[in-house]
Amino acid sequence: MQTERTLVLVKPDGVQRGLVGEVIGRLERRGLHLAGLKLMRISKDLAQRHYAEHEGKTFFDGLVSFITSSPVVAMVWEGPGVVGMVRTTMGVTNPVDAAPGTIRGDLALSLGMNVIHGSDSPRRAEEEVALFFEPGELVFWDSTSAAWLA
Ligand code: DAT
Ligand code: MG
Repeated sequence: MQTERTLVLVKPDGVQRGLVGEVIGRLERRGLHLAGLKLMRISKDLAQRHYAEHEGKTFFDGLVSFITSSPVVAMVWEGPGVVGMVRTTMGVTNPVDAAPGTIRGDLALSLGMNVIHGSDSPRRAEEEVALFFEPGELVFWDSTSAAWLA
């Protein structure tokens, strides 16, 4: 399977609840590789572009205001099939329905405050990584040896 990259955000609720290490640890233990990481405050403009697919929906304004309300941790994770693997590790959107063992199923109860974002398709992942990171902020792993490339 081809190596992919995906954008993951620990949302404001996750950062404020001290769940950054928990989320990173789960993805690391899964065997995925961290290719970029930063703590940042999302601007309104970036939030609107990131969530453009939801523009016009009733919850759009609340979503933008929540994601810009306090810092998030933005990450890029890399690995074969990483986009789908992060989605299944996250659990479904509404934590009430998310399976135990998933991040949302174990750590959240609220539909809005559901701890984590992960890109939902390889195409969207490429776009979202480019929205949040400059190419120079990302590193490349050697997929055969699980070590940093020199
Ligand atoms: P996901 O985050 O699982 O990709 P999504 O892209 O459909 O889900 O929605 C983005 C976020 O918006 C989601 O994490 C929580 C919020 N959201 C989705 N549907 C909602 C709804 N019906 N009411 C309130 N917030 C909602
Ligand atoms: Mg989504």
